[in-house]
Amino acid sequence: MKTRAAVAFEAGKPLQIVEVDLEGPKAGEVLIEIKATGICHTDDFTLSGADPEGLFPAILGHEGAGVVVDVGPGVTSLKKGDHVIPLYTPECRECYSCRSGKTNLCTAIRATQGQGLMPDGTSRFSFEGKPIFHYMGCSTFSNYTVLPEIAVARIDEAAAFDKVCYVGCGVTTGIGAVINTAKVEIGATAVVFGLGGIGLNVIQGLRLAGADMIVGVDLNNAKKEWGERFGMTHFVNPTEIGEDIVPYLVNLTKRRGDLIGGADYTFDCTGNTKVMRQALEASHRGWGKSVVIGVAGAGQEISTRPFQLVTGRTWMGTAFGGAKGRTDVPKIVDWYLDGKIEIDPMITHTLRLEDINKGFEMMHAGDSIRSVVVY
Ligand code: NAD
Ligand code: AHE
Ligand code: ZN
Repeated sequence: MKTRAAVAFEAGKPLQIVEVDLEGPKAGEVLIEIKATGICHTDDFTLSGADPEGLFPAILGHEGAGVVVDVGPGVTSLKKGDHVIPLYTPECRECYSCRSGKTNLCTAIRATQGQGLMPDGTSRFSFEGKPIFHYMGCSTFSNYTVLPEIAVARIDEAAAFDKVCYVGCGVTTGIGAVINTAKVEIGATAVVFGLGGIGLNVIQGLRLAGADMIVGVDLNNAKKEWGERFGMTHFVNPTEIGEDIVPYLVNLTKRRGDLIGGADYTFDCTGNTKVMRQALEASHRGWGKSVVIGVAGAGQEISTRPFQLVTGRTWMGTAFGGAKGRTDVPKIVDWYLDGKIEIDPMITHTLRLEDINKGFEMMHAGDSIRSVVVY
């Protein structure tokens, strides 16, 4: 079939809207009509050329929602008409990693996914007779896409596509980092670095978990109001405090009777390796946990004095908020439908596919939290 898609033909160049060819689903695969897709900072990161796994030409996008329109042979868990969210972290429930129960990082199709291909080693997309790579197994910047059934979560039909597409990455990553990865407890203190589409969801996750003190750190003062909207209790702009950010935060998070200070939990949502170090060092001696969420460019490394870890801080990371997609994504959609979490206010812009490059421009300018493309 033919489908409209925004294609990344080259790194660093705007996406081009063209009609591409799409082969139907093979065994174990489903064809999905994407109704809406968010634009995540990671799409921008890959388009920039900084992703070591970035391949071109590709159809980017990994934060979608839509409807199953066809199923391949052997598909048992999905049927035509199901409302779904594509998963860049599948959940096969059979591989060694899934069976371990210790991780959400299913390994069933990770190798081919990283090569921009379907599990059989081929692409379903082509343009003018030449293959186009899939992206993160999802390619939601295409109106129609094909995914393996293990990488698809079925959701409640009452959920609006142009809102719950955000659960496909940002919402789940932020809230999951708090609940699944850090396992934040009632009364905790926390610092969140970077109040964008991910950081604000970390903040609402912290509110949900019952954290007492939620400090937001951002270079952009416009983010203060945004953070407060979702539960942030204190805002810090590192350029305005007149001292080093780490001692400032350690002091700010000091509880009565504590001689040391430091937050119980810190989160990097910037992708900046210097900020990752600040986040670790602003966590409490003896028990602080610091979670890396941001994705850093090819070749970048993190560093700290080993003594920071010797003295009891834990440096950890999370992909997709530690969420097991087919199990957890439908639950998060239900939380949204039940009013436990908010999504609508964070979707600041809704665009047509033709205007998708404007979404990237607004992200660069810091003018949007989430832009969503509707088909
Ligand atoms: P975003 O652009 O919406 O937000 C980033 C925020 O960080 C902005 O508000 C910016 O002003 C702030 N910032 C930048 N430099 C800073 C600094 N030095 N100190 C403090 N604040 C600073 O991006 P996003 O969509 O929220 O994504 C954030 C990061 O998370 C990206 O690196 C993205 O690739 C990554 N990400 C990771 C996962 C995962 O599974 N681990 C999932 C989604 C996104
Ligand atoms: N391909 C890059 C890393 C990109 C990355 O870290 N991706 C995250 C999701 S970001 C979503 O917005 C992820 O899930 N990683 C786990 C995985 O298996 O890809 C690189 O550095 O090679
Ligand atoms: Zn993402």
